[in-house]
Amino acid sequence: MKKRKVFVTGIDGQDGSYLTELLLKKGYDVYGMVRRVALEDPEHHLWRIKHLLKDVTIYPASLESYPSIFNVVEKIKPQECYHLAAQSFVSYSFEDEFSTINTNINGTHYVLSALKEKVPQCRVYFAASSEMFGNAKETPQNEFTPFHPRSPYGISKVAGFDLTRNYREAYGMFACNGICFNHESPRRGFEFVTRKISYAAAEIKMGLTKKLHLGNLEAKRDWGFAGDYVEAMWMMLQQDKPDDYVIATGETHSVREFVELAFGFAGLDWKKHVVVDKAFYRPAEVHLLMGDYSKARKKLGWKPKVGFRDLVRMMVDSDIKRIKDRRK
Ligand code: NDP
Ligand code: GDR
Repeated sequence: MKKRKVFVTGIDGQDGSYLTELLLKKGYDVYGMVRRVALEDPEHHLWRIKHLLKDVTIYPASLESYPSIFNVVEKIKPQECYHLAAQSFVSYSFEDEFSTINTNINGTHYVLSALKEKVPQCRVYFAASSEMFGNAKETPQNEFTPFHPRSPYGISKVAGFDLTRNYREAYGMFACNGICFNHESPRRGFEFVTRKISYAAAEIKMGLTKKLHLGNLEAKRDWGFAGDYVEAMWMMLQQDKPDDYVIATGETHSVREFVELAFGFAGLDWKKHVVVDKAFYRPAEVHLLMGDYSKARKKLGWKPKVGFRDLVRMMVDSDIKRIKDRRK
C-alpha cells in the first residue's frame, strides 16, 4: 500500500521533531520545510531532527514567500499538513511586531491558499494557541471562551485561527485548529521560561554559573509535555469532521512553582540564585491560563500522560545529563 504523504512546516522546531517521530512510527512518508539557512548549517539548526534526517525529505521554503510554499506543496501533494512554523516567542513579538504579524499571518494564509489550489482534499492542522485567550474572561478556558490577545504574537494566532476556520467554512477544507496551551520538553527553545529555568538549574548545579535572571514569577500557565500534544494534533486530522479543540492539562502553576521544583530537583535553594529582573517583564502580561480539554477527551479520546512534576524533573535531568555529556 502507498504511504500517506504528510507535509510539516516548522519540522525542526520542538513540536515538529516530536510530531515527525510519531508520523514516521505510523508509517507516513514525511516531508518538511525549513529555511534555506538551516540547510546550510544543519548541525546547528537541525539539532532536534538530526536523528530523523535520513527518514524524511526536507525542502527549503520560508513563511515570507508564497511561491516557495506553493512550489513545495506542488511537489509533495500531501494528504495531511501540519502547519507549525511561526515566530513563536511572545516576548520577541513586542520587539518586532511587524515581522511577527506579517510572517505569522501571511505564512498561514500562504499555506492554506497553496493547499486549496493544489490539494484541496488535504487535511490541515493549524497551531493555534492559548495566547489567543490572553486576558481571559473565564477560567478554565474552553473552545467558547472569547479571545482577548495581549501580544502581537497572540493577535497573529487569532488571525491564523480565523483564516483556518474560514477555509473550512468557505471552501469546505478539512481544516482544524489546535488551541494548544504551553507544552514543554527537553527540546524546548532556550528562551522560553521553562527551559531557561531547567538549563540554569543544571548549570548552577554543575558550577558553571551562579545567577538566573527572570521576569514575572507570578504568571500562571497550564504546562504539559510536547510529546503528548503532538498525538492530539494527529488525532484531530483522523476524525470524520474537521473541528477546533483545546489541548491542555487542566492544571495551572506559577513560574515561581516551576523554579522551586526545578531547583529542588537539582538539590538547590532557588532563593539564593534567582534575581527578579524588570528587563524580562512584558508590556502586557497574560496572568492566568488553564485549559478545559474535555472536548478533546470526549471526541478524540485524548488526555495528557505526563504531569507537571514529571515534566519539570524530565527537563532538569536532561539538562544535567547534557552538561555532563559535554564534559566527557
Ligand atoms: P518552535 O519555536 O520550536 O518552532 C517554530 C518553527 O517555525 C521552527 O521550525 C522555525 O524554524 C519555524 N519558522 C519560524 N519562522 C519561520 C519562517 N519565517 N519560515 C519558515 N519557518 C519558520 O515552536 P514550537 O515547536 O514550540 O511550536 C510549534 C507551533 O505551535 C508554533 O506555531 C507555535 O506558535 C505554536 N504553539 C506552541 C505552543 C508551545 O507551548 N510550544 C503552544 C501553542 C502554540 P527556525 O528553526 O528556522 O527558526
Ligand atoms: P509563553 O511562554 O509566553 O506562555 O508562550 P514563555 O515561556 O516565554 O513565558 C511564560 C511565562 O513566563 C513568564 N516569565 C518569563 N518568560 C520568559 N520567556 N523569560 C523569562 O525570563 C521569564 N520570566 C517570567 C512570562 O512573562 C510568561 O508569563 C509559549 C510559546 O510557546 C508560544 O508560542 C505559545 O503559543 C504559548 O506558550 C502557549
